[in-house]
Amino acid sequence: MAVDVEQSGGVATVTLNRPQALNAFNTVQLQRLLGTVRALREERDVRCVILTGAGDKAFAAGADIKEMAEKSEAQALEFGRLGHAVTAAVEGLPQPTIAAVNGYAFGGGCELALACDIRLASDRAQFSQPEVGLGIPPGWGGTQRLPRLVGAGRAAELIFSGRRVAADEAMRIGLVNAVYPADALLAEATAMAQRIAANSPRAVAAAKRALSLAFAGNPAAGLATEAILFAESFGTEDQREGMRAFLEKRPAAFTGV
Ligand code: DAK
Repeated sequence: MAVDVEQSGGVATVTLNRPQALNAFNTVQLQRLLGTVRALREERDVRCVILTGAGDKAFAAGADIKEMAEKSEAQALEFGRLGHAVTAAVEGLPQPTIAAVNGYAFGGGCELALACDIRLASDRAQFSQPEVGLGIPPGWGGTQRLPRLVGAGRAAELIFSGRRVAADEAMRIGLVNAVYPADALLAEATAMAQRIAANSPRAVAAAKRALSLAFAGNPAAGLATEAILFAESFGTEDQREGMRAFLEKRPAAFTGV
């Protein structure tokens, strides 16, 4: 049971590696993922993060039902907090995040993908919030993040029914950005991550911060923050480099300073 990290060319690929349980999250796995994500936050060389699942069947089949089955309310609260800490850490990373959904993304697995900035799916991917069939509501952010992507009515239908959404429907309803053949998914995700990594990390992080306010319920505050972040970027070397490179007709070499 592990969370593996590979780093290359400004891109970190985090692999949930517990394929014998379809990468389901038990407490140990969640703690490892939390530690990994918090460490990546401090890595200046990492400019984009990909999350994916080991094996060819699952991104993550959700929380570990075997571990959860006998939990008390107090233990469930603890477990729920840990899951929330993970999704909050992923969402709060300054680096953009791409979920490369290579199979089942069920329950907490779907919610982890929802906490990423971008979702790419293999043509074998399936999404579901099946919790109500287990006697629990979604608990790691699905009720808040799914409606933002697919709209309130669709989210309600998916959460109340627990039905599975295949990759082509996920694409149609805005749950994923693109669908690729299974054997091309990681290469496509890496190519997208490398394109992102070639841009100014300061500017990308500022854009991510401003984007995070788009659904905070206060458009005026979001626009005011965007204006401040825009102005602040003119105090960075990345802004000088990006604009000079354009004028000198050469590729920019960003340092994140
Ligand atoms: N937990 C534990 N083990 C799992 C698992 C899971 N979620 N999903 C699969 N496995 C295990 C299976 O038990 C099996 O193990 P063995 O029997 O071989 O030991 C192995 O993975 C392979 O699974 P299957 O044999 O079932 O494989 P199939 O291809 O036939 O079916 C499947 C794949 C994904 C359709 C099926 O495994 C399935 O339906 N799995 C359960 C999916 C699910 O219901 N996920 C949602 C879990 S609930 C909270 C906040 C959030 C949450 C909880 C609390 N709080 C605020 C307190 C989150 C909840 C969830 O995510």
